[in-house]
Amino acid sequence: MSRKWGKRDDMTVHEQEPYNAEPGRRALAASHLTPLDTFYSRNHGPVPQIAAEEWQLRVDGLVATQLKLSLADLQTGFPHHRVTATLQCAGNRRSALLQVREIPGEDPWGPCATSTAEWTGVRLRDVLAAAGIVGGAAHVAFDAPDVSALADPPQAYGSSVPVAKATAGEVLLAWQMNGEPLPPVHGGPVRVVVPGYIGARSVKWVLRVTVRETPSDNYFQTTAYRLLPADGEPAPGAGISLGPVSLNADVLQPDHGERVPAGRTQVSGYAFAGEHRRVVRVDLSVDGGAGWVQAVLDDDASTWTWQRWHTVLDLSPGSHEIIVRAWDSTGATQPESAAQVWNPKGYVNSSWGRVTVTAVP
Ligand SMILES: Nc1nc2c(c(=O)[nH]1)N[C@H]1C(S)=C(S)[C@@H](COP(=O)(O)O)O[C@H]1N2
Ligand SMILES: [Mo]
Repeated sequence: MSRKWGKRDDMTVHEQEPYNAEPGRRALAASHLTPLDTFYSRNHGPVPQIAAEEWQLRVDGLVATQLKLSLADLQTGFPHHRVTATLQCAGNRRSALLQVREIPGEDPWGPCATSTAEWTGVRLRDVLAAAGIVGGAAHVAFDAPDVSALADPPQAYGSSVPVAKATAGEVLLAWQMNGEPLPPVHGGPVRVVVPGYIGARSVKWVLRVTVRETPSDNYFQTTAYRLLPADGEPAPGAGISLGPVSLNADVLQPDHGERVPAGRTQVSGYAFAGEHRRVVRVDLSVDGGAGWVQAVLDDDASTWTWQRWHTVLDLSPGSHEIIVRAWDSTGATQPESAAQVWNPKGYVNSSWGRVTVTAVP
C-alpha cells in the first residue's frame, strides 16, 4: 500500500485507508530535506485524483473581485516563490501520550509525523491582492474535496488561518515539492503550505480560498485540532484552536529500543519551534534530567524548518534513557513529562523526547 502512494516499504503505516504513515527514525534522520518517498502523510479521507488541467481554484468571500484560476493562470499570473518548510502534524509524538492514558479513535503517531521539503508555488498574498481583500476580513478559509467520514457530520476537509498569516509572504499555493510535481497523496495538483503552523492548516487539493470575518466553519477547524483540558470533551469552539507549532524535540538516532556498541555513540535528532521562534539550544541527558550536555546545532536550518542537532555520548554497557529538550528564542523550554500535557485528542506532545537504548560491550 505504501508503494501505491510512492512511499518506501518500511513506512510505519497507521492506517491503509485513509493512508496514514510515518517513516522510521533513522530514515527521517538521514537528511535535512525529506525525500518524497520518506515524507510522512496524514489523510482524513480518500486521496482525490485531480488532473492538473482540470484543477481550478475559486477565490471568494470578502474580496473586491472573485477569481477563478487554473494552474496555468497561477503559474503565469504570479511570481514563483520557493520556501523550505517543515510540516508537522499536531498528533506528532502522540504515542508517548498514549503511555499515560488511552486516546480512543486516534492513531499512535511516533516522532516522525514531521518532515521537511522545499515547496514551490505562488504566494497566497499575491493571489489575495489580485482579488482585493475588503473591510472586515479576519480569516482566510481553505476548502478541499476529500470527504472525511471521521468528521461530525461527515464533510469535506477544510480549515482556516488568520488573515495576517495568510498574507505573510511565506504562505504558498504550492505545486512542487523538492522540485517534483506535488504527488497526489501530498495534495497535488495544488495545496496550501502554511509554514510554522500545525500541518492541519496546510490544506491539500485546495479548491477554494474564502476571505471571511470568522474562522472556517469546517469540523477540522471548529472541533478537531483544538487543545482540550485533560477533562474536556470535543465540541464546536471548545479548547484552544491550534495554529503555530509548539516547541518540541526528539531523538532520531539511535532508534528507540536499539542495541548500540558501548562507548562513543552518535546521537542526533530534531527540534522545532513554530512561527517566528527559533530553536537556540538543545540539551541531552542520560541521567533522568539531573545533568545536561548541549548538542551541536546543524547549520542547514532556516526560519521555517526544523533545527537538526547532533552530538556524541559516551554510553557505558547497559540500558540508557537518552532525553532531549530544546530551548527557543523566547527562552521557553519543554515540560518534562507526557503526563503534564496529556489531552483527550492527543495533540501537542511538547514534553521531553526520550529513547531507551541498550549499550552492549
Ligand atoms: N484536504 C486535506 N488537507 C489536509 C489533510 C487532509 O486530510 N485533507 N490533512 C492535514 C493534516 S492533519 C496534516 S498533518 C497534513 C499532512 O500533509 P502530508 O500528507 O503532505 O504530510 O495535511 C493537512 N491537510
Ligand atoms: Mo495533522
